[in-house]
Amino acid sequence: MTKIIKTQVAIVGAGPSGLLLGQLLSKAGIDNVIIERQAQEYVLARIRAGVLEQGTVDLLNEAGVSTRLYKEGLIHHGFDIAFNQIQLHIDLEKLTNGKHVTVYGQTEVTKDLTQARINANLPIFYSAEDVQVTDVLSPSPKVSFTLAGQSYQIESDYIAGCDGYHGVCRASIPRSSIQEFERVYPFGWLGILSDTPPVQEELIYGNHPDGFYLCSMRSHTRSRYYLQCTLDDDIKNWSDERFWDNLQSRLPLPLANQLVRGPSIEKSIAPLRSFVAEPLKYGQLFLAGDAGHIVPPTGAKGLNLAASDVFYLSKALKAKYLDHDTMLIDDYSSTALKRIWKAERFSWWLTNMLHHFPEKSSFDQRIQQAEFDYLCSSEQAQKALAENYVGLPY
Ligand code: RFL
Ligand code: PHB
Repeated sequence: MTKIIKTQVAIVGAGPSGLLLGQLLSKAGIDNVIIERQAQEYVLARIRAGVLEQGTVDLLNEAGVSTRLYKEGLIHHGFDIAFNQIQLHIDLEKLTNGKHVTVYGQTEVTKDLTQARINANLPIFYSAEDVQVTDVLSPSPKVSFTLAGQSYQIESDYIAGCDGYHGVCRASIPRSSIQEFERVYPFGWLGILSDTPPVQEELIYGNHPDGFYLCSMRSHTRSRYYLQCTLDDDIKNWSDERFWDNLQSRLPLPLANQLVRGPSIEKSIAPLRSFVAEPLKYGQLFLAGDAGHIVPPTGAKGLNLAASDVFYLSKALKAKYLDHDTMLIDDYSSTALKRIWKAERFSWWLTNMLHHFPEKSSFDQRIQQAEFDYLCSSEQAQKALAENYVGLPY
């Protein structure tokens, strides 16, 4: 016998978008159920983004999950861009009239949101198998799944597709009703996490003839480093020693000498992609976060865009349930897409400036160098970079 559960909003996916949406809706008294394909331990162990815009921090605060974030998050007032031996400091504070970003891992954001949901005893189904989304053009769309041999059907008013790039929600929209825009880059990022002090206090994004690198962190004692790698590369090819040797050889000299090596505690390869689906609403189904768009991680925008989608979607659902006003629901897709495309542009631009493109000509390399030289010489150009990096307004 299928168990039927009724709710107002069924949320597919317990990543940051699904959990944050659930938390904000519950705070407003809107009933919701989360369905997640993976086990809880798996979701909580994923290592991903690390830089939060102020808008994301404010939203997490509104959701009531900011205690640890305020205590442990590192405020960063700037970062560096390095081209070979030249290091340009981007003073975010000065260039944006006092704005900054917060370094706090997505893993911690997910932990805080999950804990809040469990503490409030709100429904969340982990390890759901064969998740399917149906009847989205009817007033009562459904999410069905099986769990430990039991079949379930969630009957709702709306479904929020927060199930990431490989999820089931976007895939359930007929091809004729959705348009997809995509750019795949001819490289990936190899990332490692290590319990070693970061090479410097602020992040460094670097362009080197051997490829891009990024020096980031999770705390004063935990570093996160990335190297550009080929798409067909395998982490088995990358011993810790090979990783450290490569990173050291790409860093500007004074920093290379300061690099502290140590055993990796996580190592993974991620492909780089730009992707947008339009529209982000089909009948009673909404797409939010990676389910609707992907950016290459160069601009640190993936998680922050997921948060801004959730901002627009939670406002729209609150207006519908609390004020009986559906205008924001009708406008969700176009409102969210405006900000998404600007973040797509920024992430694409920074990716182009900082990576080694194997197929590009010597002309393209000179243009890349000119882009960096222009940035070094123009405060206006630095302002545009800083404005985008701290996050465009909602
Ligand atoms: P998520 O985090 O992918 O969460 C989606 C959740 O949905 C579940 N799911 C399903 N649940 C039920 N039924 C199904 N059929 C389902 N299919 C999938 C998944 O198990 C998962 O729990 O999407 P969300 O919430 O929109 O959050 C977006 C962010 O995670 C993402 O934008 C960023 O992490 C992107 N990203 C990075 N962004 C940065 O800004 N900096 C980074 O360093 C960075 N590194 C990364 C990343 C994304 C990666 N991916 C997607 C593989 C590194 C990786 C490896
Ligand atoms: C990270 O710390 O994982 C990180 C930071 C900045 C980025 C991407 C990833 O642009």
